[in-house]
Amino acid sequence: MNGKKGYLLVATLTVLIIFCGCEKVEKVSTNVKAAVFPADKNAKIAVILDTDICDDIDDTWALAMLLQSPEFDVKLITTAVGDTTARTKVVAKILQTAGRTDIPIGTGVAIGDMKTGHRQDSWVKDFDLSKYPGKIYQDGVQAIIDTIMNSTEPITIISTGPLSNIAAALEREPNIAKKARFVGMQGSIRRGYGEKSKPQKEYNVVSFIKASRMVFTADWDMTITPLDTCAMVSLDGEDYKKVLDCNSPITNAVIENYRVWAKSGNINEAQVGSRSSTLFDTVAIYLAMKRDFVEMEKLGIRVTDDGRTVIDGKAKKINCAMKWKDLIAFESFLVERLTSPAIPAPTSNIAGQPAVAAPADVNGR
Ligand SMILES: [Ca+2]
Repeated sequence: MNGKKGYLLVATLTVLIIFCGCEKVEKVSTNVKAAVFPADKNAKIAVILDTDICDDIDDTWALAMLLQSPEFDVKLITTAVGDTTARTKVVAKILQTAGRTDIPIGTGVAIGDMKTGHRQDSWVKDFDLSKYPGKIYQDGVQAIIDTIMNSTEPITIISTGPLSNIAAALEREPNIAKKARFVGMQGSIRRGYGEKSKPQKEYNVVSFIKASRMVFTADWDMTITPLDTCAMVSLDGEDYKKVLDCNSPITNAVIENYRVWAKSGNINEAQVGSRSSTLFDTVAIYLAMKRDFVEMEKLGIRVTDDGRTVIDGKAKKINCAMKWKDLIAFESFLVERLTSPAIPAPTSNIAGQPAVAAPADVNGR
């Protein structure tokens, strides 16, 4: 081979390598994008919400935001941790209040602190779950699996609690990771609770460390709002007043729940008249549809043996909302959503009928 031919060969190979490399990169980025948001901008995002509602009150705000966001097609809501049946009762009453009994509910794994009752009990004391017109799956974990595996479109799991249900679903059917993406309120990477500047053990992760590790290493596209962003969200002043004064069924349900939650936790009820508590979980709902107001970083995140979430270049890369670009705009967006006219159940559904092919119900009623 003479010098010129050698040069030509090297140049051709270089072009080929660059071309193939670009194509590969492009293909990957297209796939990731497609996995994150539907290709059709008008298509709704099919979601499952897994929530530990009735622990902190922010899950109730997050559920209201979910129901008030037209971007979503809510396939299932599952309850996580503790007395999950008691939590299902609150979800059922909220769905009935919102006219959304078309959305099935799944009762998740009863695990962790099994004390009976919770801080929103008095809101449902006269609510008879046996008369609820919608579908309730007793095996919420199987409902998660069936909803994902029977779906023709990718499902987004939004998790606003400890990860016991999601890990149980992954353990029973690992293939859900190929057909779903995960968006959650978990972790603490560079900041902790409140104004503390150092990362802390975050409740949802540290509650069930093995389960958290399973979710953080599963082979799915994963996005989180760690405390770095979600711990900064709350409403007060005019923003809060708009929700307080809206007087719609859903905002009244949120404020009524906030009031009983505050009372049962010995929080000064005057707070309910003037401001919200920290609304961590609303950011997970937001990240399932938009990212405009946050700065995202793709970071390798490892769950340590003692339940911290640390940056580790060798760990699975996760999309992390690390800073606010515009927190005030997010809070306005949240208020706008909560106070918008209610989104009715899809017209093709009769109340109580699931919107899609129902998961096989082994034990449900
Ligand atoms: Ca929560």
